Amino acid sequence: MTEIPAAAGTRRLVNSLCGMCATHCPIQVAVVDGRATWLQGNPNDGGMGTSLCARGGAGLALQDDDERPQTPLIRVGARGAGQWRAVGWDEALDHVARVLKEVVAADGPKAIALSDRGGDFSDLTRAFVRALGSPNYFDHDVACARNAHHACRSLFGRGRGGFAYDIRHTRHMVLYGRNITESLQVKEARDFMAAMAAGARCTYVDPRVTGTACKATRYWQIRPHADYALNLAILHQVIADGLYDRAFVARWVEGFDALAEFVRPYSPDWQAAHTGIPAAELRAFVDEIAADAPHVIFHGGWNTARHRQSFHVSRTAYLLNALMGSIESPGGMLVAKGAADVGRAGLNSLAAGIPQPADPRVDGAGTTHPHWDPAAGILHRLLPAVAHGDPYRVRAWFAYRHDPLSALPDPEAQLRAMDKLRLLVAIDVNWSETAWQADVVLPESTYLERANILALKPGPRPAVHMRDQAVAPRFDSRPAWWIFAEIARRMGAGRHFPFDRIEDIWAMQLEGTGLTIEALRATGVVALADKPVYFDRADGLPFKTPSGKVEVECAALAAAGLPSLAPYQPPEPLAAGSFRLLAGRAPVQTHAQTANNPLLAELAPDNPLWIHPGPAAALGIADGDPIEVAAAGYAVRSHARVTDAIHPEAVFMLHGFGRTVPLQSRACGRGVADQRLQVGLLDRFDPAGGGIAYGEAQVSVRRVPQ
Ligand SMILES: Nc1nc2c(c(=O)[nH]1)N[C@H]1C(S)=C(S)[C@@H](COP(=O)(O)OP(=O)(O)OC[C@H]3O[C@@H](n4cnc5c(=O)[nH]c(N)nc54)[C@H](O)[C@@H]3O)O[C@H]1N2
Ligand SMILES: Nc1nc2c(c(=O)[nH]1)N[C@H]1C(S)=C(S)[C@@H](COP(=O)(O)OP(=O)(O)OC[C@H]3O[C@@H](n4cnc5c(=O)[nH]c(N)nc54)[C@H](O)[C@@H]3O)O[C@H]1N2
Ligand code: SF4
Ligand SMILES: [Mo]
Repeated sequence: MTEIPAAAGTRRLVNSLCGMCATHCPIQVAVVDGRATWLQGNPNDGGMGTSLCARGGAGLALQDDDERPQTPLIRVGARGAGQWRAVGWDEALDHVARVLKEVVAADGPKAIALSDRGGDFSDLTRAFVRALGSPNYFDHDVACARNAHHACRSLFGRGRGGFAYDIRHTRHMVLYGRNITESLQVKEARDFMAAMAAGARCTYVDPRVTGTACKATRYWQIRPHADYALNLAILHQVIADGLYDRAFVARWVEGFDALAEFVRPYSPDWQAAHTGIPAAELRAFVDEIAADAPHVIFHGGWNTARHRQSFHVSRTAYLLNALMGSIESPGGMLVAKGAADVGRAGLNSLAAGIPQPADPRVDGAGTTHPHWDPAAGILHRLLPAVAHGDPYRVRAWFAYRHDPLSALPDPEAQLRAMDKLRLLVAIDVNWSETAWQADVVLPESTYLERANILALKPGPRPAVHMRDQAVAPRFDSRPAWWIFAEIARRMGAGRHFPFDRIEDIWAMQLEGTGLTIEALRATGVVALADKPVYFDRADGLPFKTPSGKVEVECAALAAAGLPSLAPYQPPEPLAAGSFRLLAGRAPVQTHAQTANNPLLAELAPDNPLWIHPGPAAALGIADGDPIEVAAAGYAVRSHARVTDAIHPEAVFMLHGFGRTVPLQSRACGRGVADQRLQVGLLDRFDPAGGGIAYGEAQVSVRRVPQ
């Protein structure tokens, strides 16, 4: 890409953060005559260079896109009929506040919920929900990595954000469907490539051959959802051969003997029947990784996978890091440091100053479900509350930077529940599927048109990141901080948001930190330590479990009646003629949110169904043939991509397609939405991890006439 040529004006570079995915890479925006003309990585951050991924590069196309909501809208027709009244901000926000007050009068403030994309700026949304007096803040993560988060927390007392993988310096990384080069974060992908160039090994485990599989030194085409069997056998072999880090285990692992006893039956020969991985290959792998320890990573995963035992896939991966002594070793799994860990004052929090609401969370996280982290909740448990008042009624739902109808399974079932709401508000930069069904749509300014609250990114070298406004909004949109503050004011909670400008919020966040707005503006990113900080592995590892050690047996799980060491359960048998439906990300799309981006829609216009040549031949399906994919009463047309890059028991499609919003002319009706094929799975979840088991969808496939 080349920069849009500037006319005569002055070019300035604004340091900011990318908004094309939730990674929020540091960027620089060239602005000429008030117009953004060029985007690049912010080299001040180290490790990023000036690189962006394709999605980051397509930010200007989002900015220039007219097919996004341009003013606040109030629904006037039936839900989803696309009849709106364009209104000014005062009218929209007055309307929202009026209905919220009715909801609060009838059912109390706990009847308000908000779901968002979590992450760097969630202090704002947490503060908003708390200021209204509700405990029901949720992030999106039940459909992403909640199982991994809870697995990590159950062992170390800190969630997955409490660690960072030192990929750049690793000698061997084991990736279970972690498609680092395509489902990517720029810095991590660069670190991966650098490590591989420096001779690192990568064992990549996935029923599908991905770009990362092609870069790996070993690829195992595992049977779908069999990773727990693989990990149990790796643990077995590591312990049987005495290849674990004895000093680390003696100092830091509580319950090692129980673990050794538990994995005894799970031999390499046993796992072969479940995973399809030959026992001899597993043994060779174990010798290799033990030789590379402690500079090794077993990735706790994301898509690892979304089924009812995936908590234990992640838990055993994290346990393997402990056994290899990779925790806080260079090239291993490092503790992510916050400001206090490096002797600095952290950002002041908006939410922390607001009293905790007295009501319990609607999902029972932290109460009836003591092993679920109450900080971000279990979003799919909101649906029974909305639909049937179970355990109490929720009547108002804010979907901010979150599209539940794309991100949770079975949108039809969700819509049936949403229909019971008094108020569904979507705050988005695009026409999300949820915005189209909402009562009120509030357009947020895009990331180039607004500033956000400051973010502290923990890591070996924690840093404060600033998203600054580069250009003026093109339409009648507003930044989130303003929208939430204005609603809070109308609800009588304005004292918690005494801000008129983003600089007021930044000044509050920075007070006492020794950092200044000017210093952040100058570079975009300010690290809180000169170099990466390592804790003392002999005595200084900050596990937050009751014993201060890695706990094989987790008390919170026991309190919930769940085993810490669960026997292997093979996945549900495949119904005759069915396949397991796997889904994943396109390298040039972000979930469902960029499907209508003019540049990216051109690069990834469609999502054919990957199917193995064996079953395809049996079904009379040739490459490119029109097909029907069906699940539990729902059927949709697609076309086949016949390839042995997918396991014969599975089919695969990219997520994010099959959009239904008519105003998205480039995306509407193109491809297939995997979430629509996940019929009935909204209620199926891993009881330990809380994550939705939508990976368990089974579909049938048949050839149809052209
Ligand atoms: N380009 C791009 N990059 C992104 C994103 C994006 O939207 N677009 N999103 C970001 C986000 S939020 C996330 S969570 C990450 C996701 O990052 P990843 O989890 O690495 O990526 P996915 O594409 O979801 O899935 C990767 C693989 O999981 C495999 N898989 C499915 N079931 C199983 C199983 O049972 N076992 C194993 N071993 N593998 C299985 C699938 O075949 C697929 O190839 O990507 C991030 N990066
Ligand atoms: N069936 C199925 N379900 C899935 C997945 C799958 O592969 N298959 N993947 C899962 C994964 S890993 C994840 S992380 C989730 C992601 O699901 P979500 O969190 O819902 O997805 P995102 O694409 O991150 O964006 C959500 C919404 O935020 C909007 N948005 C983007 N930028 C901004 C902004 O600056 N301001 C505002 N206000 N809105 C913005 C987008 O337009 C979009 O509508 O989905 C999960 N659900
Ligand atoms: S990974 Fe790509 S889209 Fe995501 S923040 Fe970085 S540059 Fe932007
Ligand atoms: Mo995700």
